[in-house]
Formats: sequence, C-alpha cells, structure tokens
Amino acid sequence: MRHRHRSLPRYSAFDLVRHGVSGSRWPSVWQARDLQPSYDVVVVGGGVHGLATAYYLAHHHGITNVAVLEKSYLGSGASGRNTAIIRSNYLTPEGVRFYDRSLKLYQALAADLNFNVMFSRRGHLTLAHNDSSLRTMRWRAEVNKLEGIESEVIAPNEIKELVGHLDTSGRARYPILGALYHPPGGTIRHDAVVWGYARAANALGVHLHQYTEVIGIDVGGDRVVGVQTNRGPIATSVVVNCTAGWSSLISKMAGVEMPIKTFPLQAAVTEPVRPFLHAVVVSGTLHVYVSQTDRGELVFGASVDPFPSYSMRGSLEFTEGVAGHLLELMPSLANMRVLRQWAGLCDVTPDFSPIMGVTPITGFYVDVGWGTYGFKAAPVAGEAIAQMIATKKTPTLIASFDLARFSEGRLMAEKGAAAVGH
Ligand code: PYC
Repeated sequence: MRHRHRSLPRYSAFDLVRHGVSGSRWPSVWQARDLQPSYDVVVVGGGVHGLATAYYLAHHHGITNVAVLEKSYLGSGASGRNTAIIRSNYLTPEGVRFYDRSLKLYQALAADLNFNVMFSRRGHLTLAHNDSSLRTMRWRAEVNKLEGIESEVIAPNEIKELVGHLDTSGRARYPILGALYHPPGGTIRHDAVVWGYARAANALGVHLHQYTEVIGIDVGGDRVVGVQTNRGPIATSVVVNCTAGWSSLISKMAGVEMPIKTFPLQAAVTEPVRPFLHAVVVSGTLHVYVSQTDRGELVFGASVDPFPSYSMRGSLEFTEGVAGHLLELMPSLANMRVLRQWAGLCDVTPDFSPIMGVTPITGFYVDVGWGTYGFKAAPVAGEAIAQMIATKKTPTLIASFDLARFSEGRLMAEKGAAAVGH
C-alpha cells in the first residue's frame, strides 16, 4: 500500500523573502509529540537509518504507529558527521547489488520526499599506487560490470583529464598507476537527507522523540515486549536497533551479543574556494578521501583512529597526517586553510559488512555494524528492514548480511572496497 504525504508544507519564493526580511519563525519541519504507552514498532536511533526505516514502514506498508527514539537531536550521530559520499562500486556481488539499490533510491529521493537533498552525481575515483591495489581495482571493476554497474579502471592520463590538480607524474612519492572510475558515485547533503526523511515520516504520522534515551529493553521468554526510556516505559512487540556507536550496547540490553568494535572516524573541512574538484577522490594507500562541497569547501578524511574509543574529538595529529597525504596527491592545495574538524563513531564488524535482520530474540531486529559506509546505505537498509517487519520475511537483498553468518562461517569480505575506513 502506498500513502501520499498528508500535510507537507510547500513554500514559494515569496515565503522565502518574507521570512528573511521579517525574521519570523519558520514552521517546524516535524512536531514534538507526547510519548505514547505503546507503539507497534519502536525504532532506536534518530539518524538516517532509523528515520528511513520509519518512513518506509509508513509510506510503503501503512504501518504508522511507529516511534523513533533519539537520545540527542535527530541526525546528531554518524548521520551528521559523515562525508556524504555515495557509491556502489563494492567488491562482493551482494554488496554491489545492495548499494546500487541505495544509489537509485538516493537519485529519486528529492522527488520522493519533495525536499531538496542536493544529490550530486560527480564521479568517484579510487586511486591505485601499487600493483596489488591495481589488481583489486580490476577485480572490483569486473564484479561491478557483471552487476551492471558503471566502473572501469582508467590510466593516469585519463585521471588527469578528470582531476587536473592531481599529480599524475611519475615523480610523485606515491605515483598514481591507475584508478577505479565509477561515474555514478557522488555526494548528497547528509543533513538534508535526515530532515527530508524526518519531515516525510512525521507527515505520515510517525512520532519522532528527540532527547529520549533507551535505558533498557524488556524481553519476555524469547520475545521483545517493551522498551524502557528516560521518559518512561513503552510496550511494543517490535524494536529495531538502528544506532551507530552504541549498537552493541543497545543489542546487549536485549541480551544479543554483537561482533562489533567501535572506532572514531575523523574528518575536516577547509575554507571555501572556487569549484575545481569535480569528482570524489579516494586513495586507500595514502588513507585519504576528498571532495568539494557545493559551497566550495574541501571535505576530507582518513581511516578510522587506530584504537577503539567513544571519543568524538578531533586531533591535531590527524589533521597533520591527512593534510600531508592530501598534499602528496594535490601539491597545489598547500596554502588552503583548514576551518574545522570533527569525529563520528564507526561500528566495525570482522568482515567489514553490516549486520541486518533478525536476532535470536523475536521482534528484535538490527540494522547495525556500518563501519564507514552507513550513510550511503540508509535508503536501501530502511526500505529492506521496513519490508522485513511488514512481511515477516527477510528480503533477498539483505539475506547475506544476517547475524548468523558469524557463527556459521559465511563472512561477506568487503574490506577491499571499504574505502579507507580500516
Ligand atoms: O566508504 O566511500 C566510503 C567512505 C568515504 C568516507 C568514509 N567512507
């Protein structure tokens, strides 16, 4: 069943001028509601995965008695801290199919949500500086092509045509031997995605509860029966863990152990300059990725911090290291100034693939373990988990990402395509 958005406001250019000049408050994009004593579904985590799950439950399946619980403000975790890169050039066929569906949902998201999410297809380059990464790029290109995904290995002169500032000469300390070029990759504005899903879910009747922390999960026998929060208890038979950073903690509340370690991932942004970088550039060997925002800033990041931690503070060590690597690639950026840096939390699994689906506790579902690639998967994960709850069947697209694979030895080795998040 498909539902139309009930009451999404529309604004004209006149409204924009009126609010700008008068300083009057814009109407809220979603409403604060009273916490109900029971819900059909409780989603833990008000990031892009939780909001997408709630939206698709309501929009695709007509399940609207849904609460999203967020211990801080919506999008305050990994959803507001990532570098907004989207791509589907993974290594395993299952990964490629899954992320391709996400990319397609992202392409149509502005129209679906009637909200400008600033989708920007700009091409994605993963550079190879040695023979073994070139081999992995070729492997990925072949798997991608078999799955119908645009991906090919290109030579230094073709890379130079796409990104003139890259040092593709043989004189570089880490010469660029080639790159995996993935034209559909790009960026999408991460906070706009959060707000778009929140607004649409709210309009369909979903309750969004900010500053509502889950402090316990009630299990009777082997089923979920409720959730304890800092604002009181909720009775429910379905709980979905859509958290990042605290996913193992929330699962443990239901008695479910997760094979997850949590690491900070830092990123930084420079002052804005004229647009010159039209592709997303990644170097796994140098542990750096960079793209230019619509405002002209360079957003760049590296691999996760070397030790598990819950710290979300940036460090000078990180900025110095990653800026040095960026200059190895593009020496002409030497005079750009870094404006700010931040960190988010990444839940890393042993095989660098996420964990989605059922658990030994009936009614307790997980959508966790997203490492450094969670943002790009939010639409497809939300769509699949919503379908799973509505139909009580695991969609084929996510069947291989189940929790049981770790005890049954069916790992989904994605390390070779997990960007530089390792
Ligand atoms: O997987 O594309 C990626 C990515 C970029 C930044 C962090 N992860």
